Amino acid sequence: MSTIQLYGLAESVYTRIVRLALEEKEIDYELVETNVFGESGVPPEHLERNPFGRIPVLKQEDFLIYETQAINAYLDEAFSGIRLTPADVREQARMNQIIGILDSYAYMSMVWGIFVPRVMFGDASSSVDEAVERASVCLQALEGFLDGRDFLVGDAVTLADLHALPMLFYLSQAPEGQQLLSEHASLNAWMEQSTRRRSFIQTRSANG
Ligand SMILES: N[C@@H](CCC(=O)N[C@@H](CS)C(=O)NCC(=O)O)C(=O)O
Repeated sequence: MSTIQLYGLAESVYTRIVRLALEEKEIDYELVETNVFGESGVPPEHLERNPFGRIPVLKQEDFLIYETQAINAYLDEAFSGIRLTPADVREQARMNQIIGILDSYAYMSMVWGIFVPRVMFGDASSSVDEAVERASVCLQALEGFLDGRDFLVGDAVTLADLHALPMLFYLSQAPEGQQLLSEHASLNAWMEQSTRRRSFIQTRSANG
């Protein structure tokens, strides 16, 4: 049995962010399906793991941790394999800045504001203008950080790329997302090469 359990859902953006790190670092783990979106709400046993009722939560023996950025930082420090944090302190700061932007501004607008109504609910008519405006600011910022390079920070994959990919992938499934991405050439190229990574392919779900 694997020593690591990840409580989450394959379709969940944040679960996938952690799974990408686990796959990149080639860490063995078990995904324990935990549905926090069901009609009966968050399962009580999951509230004991995370009082905020969110997924994912990572468990390694007696060590339990939630909050995706903290989980991935732990995995990167505690396990060998590919380094997902730059050595340079300014690049580390940039990586953390990008993760902050994604958590604070991108997730809600791209996923809940655009992907969920348009793709999950198949609602082609309701207005998503406000979310598009917010998502557009995020894409502009990310495009600036990429600046024509292959990765958001430095010259190798970091936790910033892994944090961005599941959100931007869901965004790209909606027509408005496609349109927005087509206006950002570096991000478009980044998406193309990132979605070809083994870690991305290994973590596919029913939603792509
Ligand atoms: N700040 C949390 C956010 C995690 C999060 O929002 N996860 C979503 C799934 S992608 C969730 O659990 N949503 C349930 C809800 O909103 O009630 C983290 O970084 O892990």
